[in-house]
Amino acid sequence: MTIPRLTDAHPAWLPPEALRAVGSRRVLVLADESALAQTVRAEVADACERHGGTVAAPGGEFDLVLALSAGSLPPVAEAMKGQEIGDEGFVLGRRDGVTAVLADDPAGLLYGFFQVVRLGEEAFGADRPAEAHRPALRRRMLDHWDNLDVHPVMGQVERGYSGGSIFWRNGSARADLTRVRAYGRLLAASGVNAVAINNVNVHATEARLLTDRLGEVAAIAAELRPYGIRVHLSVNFASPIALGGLDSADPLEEGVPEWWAATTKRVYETIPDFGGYVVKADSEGQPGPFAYGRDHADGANMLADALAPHGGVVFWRAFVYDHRQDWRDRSTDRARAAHDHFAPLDGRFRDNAIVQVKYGPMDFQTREPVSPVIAAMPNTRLAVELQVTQEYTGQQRHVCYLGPLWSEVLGFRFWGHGERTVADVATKGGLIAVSNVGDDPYWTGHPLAQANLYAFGRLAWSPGLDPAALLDEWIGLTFPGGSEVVRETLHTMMDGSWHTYERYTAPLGVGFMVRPGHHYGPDVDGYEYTPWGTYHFADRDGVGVDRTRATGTGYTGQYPAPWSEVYESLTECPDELLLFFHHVPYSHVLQSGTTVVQHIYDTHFAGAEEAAGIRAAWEKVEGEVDAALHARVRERLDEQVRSAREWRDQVNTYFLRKSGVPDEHGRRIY
Ligand code: GCV
Repeated sequence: MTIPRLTDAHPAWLPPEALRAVGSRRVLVLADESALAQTVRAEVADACERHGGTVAAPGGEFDLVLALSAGSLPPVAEAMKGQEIGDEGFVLGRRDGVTAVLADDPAGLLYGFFQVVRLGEEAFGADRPAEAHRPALRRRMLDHWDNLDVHPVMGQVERGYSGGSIFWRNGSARADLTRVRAYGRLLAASGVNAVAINNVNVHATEARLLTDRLGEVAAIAAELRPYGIRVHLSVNFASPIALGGLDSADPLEEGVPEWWAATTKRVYETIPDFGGYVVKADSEGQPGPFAYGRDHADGANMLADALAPHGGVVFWRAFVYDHRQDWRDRSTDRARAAHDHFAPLDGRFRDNAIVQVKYGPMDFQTREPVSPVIAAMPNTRLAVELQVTQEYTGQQRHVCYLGPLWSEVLGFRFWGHGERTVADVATKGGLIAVSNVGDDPYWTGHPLAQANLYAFGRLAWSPGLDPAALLDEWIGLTFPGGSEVVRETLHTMMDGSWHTYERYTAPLGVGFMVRPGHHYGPDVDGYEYTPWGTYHFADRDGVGVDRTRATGTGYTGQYPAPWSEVYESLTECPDELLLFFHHVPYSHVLQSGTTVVQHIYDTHFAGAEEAAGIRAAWEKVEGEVDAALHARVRERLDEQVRSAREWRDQVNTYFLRKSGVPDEHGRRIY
């Protein structure tokens, strides 16, 4: 096992300097010969070689010991025994000048190693009582929407803003997969343990990864395995027809489940630790069980049964809605769709069929209410899906740190105070996110978008972590030795950037207003008369979608109390979601005391100004951070300022023209 050293990519949160504290110590590793333990040994050896430390021999002196609990232990580690550790967990403590990490399994040892890296010198400072760290969620996964081929409009990675795929090139797996190994390392250091390596929209070429092109999947799995990352594959529901030569993919027809069972068996013969499948069915043109009059439990269970003998799982996406709607019809509501389709199926899914639910009912908007499906299926294993790639949040041209958004979602309580959060529900299935990584030298296009990837992994490990603290953690690792100015500037630029982005884009939770197709930049009516179900219904009198039970689509009724009442009520509905739930006159006064139309003007002026402030702040660190990185961020910030102004002017002008209500402050609107 060799540690990947990349010369053509930014080291992200693992620059050599971030390993100085560990690498300058005497480090003892007491572990078995498993692959993950070998990784820990190789990491320690590599860090020591770089920074002058030593790999200690048993019986010798050491400053840090990383040990598996089953073996014979030095006293400092022995004393930490007795704490419950569990899968992938570790105990970390320091006593009498020695730091110790104790784990029950090699994965825990690897995560413990990276915790020591995160702590840096602090890990070798004052004594610290032994503290157990365990992942709150067992499944912490990134979905890649990567294709093998380059699509003429979408590029290679669907909704990817960081260049081509790190896995695939020119229609097949890359010959040199060093970058994939380095990716696995970064992910392990943030807490992620699974990756799906192809797009959920499974096209003809990609479908074959399941069968005759499985060797390419195995090659990628081999690069990720040393860092404890399991590989998953997105599969096409119609594979029995396309790949198996059957004339049906009906889950209840003889021959179809058998085809899946045999195919899956072959997958496991090739990749014994294969994670399982991801399926987008009956959604945006992907085939599914509806074609045969079957439901989604029938479809998911068939795949679950094929995977069960091998310990695999199927992630079955709940993103199912009618994308051929008639905009004239105000009774059909896309927001209702996932709950309408899936809630009645609660209790029917196999134990290894995980229903994967987008955090909101629409589609990764800057602001949405939490999906009611998350509360509606207590007898199903649910995974919650986030989007790290910034499809609707600035496409990695805008700084938009999403930690605070995800933290709000994960901490949301459906059933009032003291009860279960979204994160608690997700413990059964997992936390999933669409990756923002590509073959760009900075991994994520916008260098500062790396923080989103990092924060996702950390929140998946521990959803209660403070996103502002995670931001500082990322800054500390990525810019080691950065001055106070660097740290403060980055923090100030990024911490509130989600709210800034929200201020200059679609107002009050109404969503979309983006350019159709590529989804970048403003186009207020871009989706207003399309079949996609993404409307704001602005007219001369008002704006917003009536989703109430009293007079609207009844969507509020999909929530349990108290939210069904809170969202139904015009006075109690939180301002930031008002237009998601209600159609109101422009003169409607928000809880904040401002009218809706004045709020639109105020936030758009403020948001664009804040974007300019973020741009100006970056000048303060010129000369203090790497010049090429500085230039890349500057170029993106220029675009953000331009785009924010465009958003401001288009949205304000649109609403001034529709409503005829002037801005109270007489600012320029066109
Ligand atoms: C992969 C949105 C995106 C699509 C994406 C889809 C999904 O509609 O625009 O590109 O498809 O979500 O999550 O399946």
